[in-house]
Amino acid sequence: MVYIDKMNNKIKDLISDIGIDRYNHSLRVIETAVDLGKIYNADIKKVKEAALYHDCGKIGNTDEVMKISIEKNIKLTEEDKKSPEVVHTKLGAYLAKYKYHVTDEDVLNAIKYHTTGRADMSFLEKIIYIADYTEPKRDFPGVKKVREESKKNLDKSILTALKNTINYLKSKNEYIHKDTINAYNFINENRRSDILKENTQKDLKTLLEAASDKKAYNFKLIDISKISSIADYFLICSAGNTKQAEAIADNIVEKMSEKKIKINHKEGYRSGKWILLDYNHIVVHIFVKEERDKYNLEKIWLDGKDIDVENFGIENWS
Ligand code: DGI
Ligand code: FE
Ligand code: FE
Repeated sequence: MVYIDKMNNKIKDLISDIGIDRYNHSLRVIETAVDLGKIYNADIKKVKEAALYHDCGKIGNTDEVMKISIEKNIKLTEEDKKSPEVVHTKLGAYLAKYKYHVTDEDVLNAIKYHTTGRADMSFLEKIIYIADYTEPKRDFPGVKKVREESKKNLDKSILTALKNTINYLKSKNEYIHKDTINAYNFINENRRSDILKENTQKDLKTLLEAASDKKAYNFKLIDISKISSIADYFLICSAGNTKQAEAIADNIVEKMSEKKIKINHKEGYRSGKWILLDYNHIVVHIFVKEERDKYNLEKIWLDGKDIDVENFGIENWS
């Protein structure tokens, strides 16, 4: 019972600090954050704690928050001083620690960065950021899209939310906190490389299917991205004879160009017994069998990572 009393006192303190409306907002953030936490397998106890206290620093209006923060000697950066709306996050992290006895650093950081985000946010920070942005009573422009995205791709939803916030702040001629900019740049950069990776996987599938359709066999797919700057992948395959090698090459070029992917260059060696198709990120080698044995190209790339083409739904026979 002592525990419940203590808990009630903390809740009473929180309500008297932030008011019943903001407390109810925090409950909705808990609800949203827990839903997301379940989707992405987060630590639900931490999620609840961070969501409950995320706005505990919002005691009064921005001037009051600023005044109390200065009184409590909370370190405010020049950036914070130029973005008074953000200061409740710093006061919040302080009160969470010293008044509500939150000890977990990750929870304290989720509170501290819930408004701006920052570069390289932790998983918990991301969940609290997006739950605060999308709780059911939020109805600003664009929130629906972010809400839907958040259930499928957390980073993508944060990027959209950050974009919206930056545009909103610009339209009001407000200062954009460096943490907001850093959060945006960091996630944007990561997303860009994720998209490139996804596209490469799609291209590999197109190539493999086109080759397989024309009876290419004995595929060897090697990820060389870590060991060479020539390309990300080498795809080697065999053909029955030169005519077949040519048919495989033609079909690859055709299917790739249907997907609007242009070839960088094509070369034929040893009167068509070895055809090379260079797509920059992927280089394809089509060999007539004897030629493949002779050059044994795969040996050169031994330290690359072998990828099973069956992952792409291709049956590989040798
Ligand atoms: O505390 P909440 O109302 O639940 O929401 P919040 O913590 O996300 O705060 C939103 C406010 O913070 C809103 O008025 C926009 C403002 N804000 C968000 N990012 C920045 C910012 N203000 C400035 N000046 N700079 C920012 O980067
Ligand atoms: Fe807030
Ligand atoms: Fe909030």
